[in-house]
Amino acid sequence: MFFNKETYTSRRLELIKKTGSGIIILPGNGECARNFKANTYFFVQDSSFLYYTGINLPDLILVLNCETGESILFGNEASFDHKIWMGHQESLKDKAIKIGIISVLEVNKLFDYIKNYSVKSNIHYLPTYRSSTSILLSQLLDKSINEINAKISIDLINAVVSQREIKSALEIQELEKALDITREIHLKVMSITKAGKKESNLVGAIENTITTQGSYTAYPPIVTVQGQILHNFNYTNELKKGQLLLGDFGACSHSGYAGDITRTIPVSGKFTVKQKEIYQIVLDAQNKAVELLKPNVLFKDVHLASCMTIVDGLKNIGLMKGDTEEAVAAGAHALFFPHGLGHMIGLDVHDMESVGENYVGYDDEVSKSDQFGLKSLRLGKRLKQGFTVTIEPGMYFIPELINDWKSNNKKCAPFFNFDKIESYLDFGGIRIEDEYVITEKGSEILGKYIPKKISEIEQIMLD
Ligand SMILES: [Mn+2]
Repeated sequence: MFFNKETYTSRRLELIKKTGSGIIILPGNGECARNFKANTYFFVQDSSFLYYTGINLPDLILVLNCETGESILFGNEASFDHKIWMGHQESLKDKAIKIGIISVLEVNKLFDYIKNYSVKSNIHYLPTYRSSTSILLSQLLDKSINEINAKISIDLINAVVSQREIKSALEIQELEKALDITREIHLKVMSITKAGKKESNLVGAIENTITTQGSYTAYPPIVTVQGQILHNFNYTNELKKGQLLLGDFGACSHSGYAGDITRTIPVSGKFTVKQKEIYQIVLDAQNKAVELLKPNVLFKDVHLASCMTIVDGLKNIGLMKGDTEEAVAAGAHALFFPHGLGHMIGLDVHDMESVGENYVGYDDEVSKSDQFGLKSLRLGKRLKQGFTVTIEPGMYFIPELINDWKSNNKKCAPFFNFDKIESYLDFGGIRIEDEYVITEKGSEILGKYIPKKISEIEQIMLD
């Protein structure tokens, strides 16, 4: 547990109140086998379970009874054998007391507990993302996996999202702890990047620094000289002078809050003129977005404003033409900026994405567009004080996409100067990402500043 008893108790009581009636089942995660049962992947707890309990151990299930107001933790105490192999551990009962739960029952008692509950239609659970959880719910509720998937509780999803999307001061502190480590690894990469190294050398330095701090990565790092490949988890390239290195990586705080920062730096330590021009447009798009952040603004509008900055910038250097607003309305900017401006961040790097993007980033007022580019925007709804979000515009030259649009996208064709664009086919990609909290009147950057201006990056790399 990471916060005090009162924090977890009041979170659970609020969830009970918001859900209203019935029984809530929140299964934690189990260990996940790599290639045989005893050889497991690094354990990551389900983040909703973690939010309401703070217990980072496998094979536990939290049940909240909305009728009685009771919280029950189902889990088995460590066996004698387990203690021999794993060493002495605090009992589950003692752990539970620290988070305000006095009822701890063995897992097999959960089956009786559910069987004895008469109103089966009023059992709430979240969408699952691991087959082991689906199987547990299927057995528990005596329903097929398909039925389990069809009967997820929208009331519970909405209740959980409404709590977790507003970050408390304590949570902001945790996000900033994650950013302290994340800042350190970005500064490290800036200081050791040079031609002749491999991407894997940098990933090694990142992992080393994070592990030394007793932490772990929030997601697989993207460290690549091929930034135009959006999710490139391949670290085999050698860094060459003249290339850009895109680094999108972050560490978790010890309590599990994620850090997510992206920087793009020149391998040689100095940007070329062409790189500076594109870089500055991306930075302008980020600044534009940050200027607009405040409660009640639609994040979709913030996204579109940053898209306009990108189109204006590209018009200035002759890659695009025509009316900026019309270009963005047609989705033309997505040739260079095919992803969304940002997402919520918290215990998950894409916070709460496991309950479904449409319940987290959208609502009755704003639904997701199916236009290329906008369909990848994870957050569109109105911002509230206490939201924590990433702002991560990017610009990429993806040869396959450019070639495809040149012959197939008649609607957007009038906005492009393809002759000029084709001289950028080997450019790669740039993304700049920081995290912000929405405050009463605007926003504040989370964590200590990580250099991102052209002159600042060049200065660090030359030192
Ligand atoms: Mn991100």
